Amino acid sequence: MAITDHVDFNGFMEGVKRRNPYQPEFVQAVQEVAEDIFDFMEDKEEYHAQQILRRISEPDRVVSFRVCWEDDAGNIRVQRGWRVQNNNAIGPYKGGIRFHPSVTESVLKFLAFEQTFKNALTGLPMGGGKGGSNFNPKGKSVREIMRFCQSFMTELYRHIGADVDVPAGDIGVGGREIGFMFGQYKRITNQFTGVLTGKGLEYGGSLIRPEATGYGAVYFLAEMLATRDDGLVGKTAVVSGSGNVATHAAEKITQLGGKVVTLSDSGGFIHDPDGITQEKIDWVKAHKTHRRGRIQDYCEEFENASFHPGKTPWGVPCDVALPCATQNELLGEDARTLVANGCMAVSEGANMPTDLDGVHVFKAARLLYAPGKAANAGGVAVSGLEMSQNSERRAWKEEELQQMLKDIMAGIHERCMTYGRQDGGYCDYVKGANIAGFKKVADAMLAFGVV
Ligand code: NDP
Ligand code: 2IT
Repeated sequence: MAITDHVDFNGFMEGVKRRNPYQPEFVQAVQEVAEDIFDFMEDKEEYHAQQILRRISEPDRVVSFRVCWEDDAGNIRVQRGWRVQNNNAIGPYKGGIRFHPSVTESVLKFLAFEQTFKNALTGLPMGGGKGGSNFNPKGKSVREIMRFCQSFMTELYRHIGADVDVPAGDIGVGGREIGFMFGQYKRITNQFTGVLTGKGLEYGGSLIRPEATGYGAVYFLAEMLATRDDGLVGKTAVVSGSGNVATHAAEKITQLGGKVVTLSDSGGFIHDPDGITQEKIDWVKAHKTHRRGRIQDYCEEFENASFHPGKTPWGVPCDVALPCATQNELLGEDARTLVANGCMAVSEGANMPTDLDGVHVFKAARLLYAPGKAANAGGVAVSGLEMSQNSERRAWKEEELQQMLKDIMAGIHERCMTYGRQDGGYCDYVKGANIAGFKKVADAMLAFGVV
């Protein structure tokens, strides 16, 4: 009998667990996709015969390296760096870089795996990758961050390139860090190419890239609400996180007439029943990004707000929820609370913020639930547009890019509907996103034969 990956779903998952010990995040991400793909593949013998799912869940390459740097006190510090190149069937590897003490190979493998389907969903020619380090930028001086970025790039540069692998930002990596890394890449290679996205506007960056992930997640939410002839006007929104994605999601919700009542960071969440207005969002952006402050300080600035240490905001009653901080920040119990409180839609700005139990709760309750790989794809999509602009050596206007982002999010929504539409008008966006993303990558892999 031929070796196949389709004996059954449980057999497949046992293999994934066996081959990836101590990598729970990666196993979780594969399981969430495989749950839908097994159904889809049932009558598609070629995918089975060619072991496509088995091959997609094995990264093309995992590069792991040492990153040494010197802190301001003259101590030598040693960090671990990685680049996971998951799949380049439909374009160069593409995906962010994360600097956070919780970064492990498992976290980056899950992110690179998710990125593969997300990038396919955008309709742009980008494969999936992710990189990062367990470096903790908190409490570091700008010079320390610069030296770390330079050291990190001194190894990473060999593995990336405008047509090979194009990194960008993620948690702990914003415009400043991209600037330091781009500067070092250019210095080592003597080449000015579009090797990173999220660059400054002066040196090849794209307008609206910083806003794109958060705005895109809200556009996707608006698309979902529109299927029920509804919109954001008058809706109460609970948002987690207070970084790039969370603040821009909050901004767009506010612009579209909704009221955001929470934000959070790793210390806890703030609840502002008066609503987090644009002026307050601007304060949070300056406080968190430029001053590297804590979200709890919000309560000293704005009256009526309360801080809830060590807690996530999912118990605050709301119409819509946007988890925009990190993976597994919304657990099964939180999902049940949201449903019980009458929440009608969840749009994930973060990657895999909901655990598997929570995903099953949202699906069973038939909520409008958009997984990160669909809802937060606006960021990488505008990164793709930055790559195009770099290749053409030109810069598009803001209105053009705003429209392209909206169109891309509408296109992703449509692709999810194609494969996720169920009886009674309900759309299983998780299923739709998984199948649409998988099919594009899988069909390209079939064309290449066994490689
Ligand atoms: P930032 O570094 O700008 O902000 C991260 C936010 O999440 C901060 O508020 C941070 O709090 C909080 N956070 C991070 N880790 C934890 C944790 N372990 N527990 C609790 N809170 C935590 O990152 P981004 O906004 O860029 O990224 C947020 C999410 O969005 C991530 O899942 C990322 O992968 C995803 N994403 C980002 C994209 C982008 O373009 N930037 C694109 C698509 C997805 P604190 O300040 O206390 O650390
Ligand atoms: O998770 C993500 O999609 C990102 N961090 C953005 C990746 C990118 O290449 O812009």
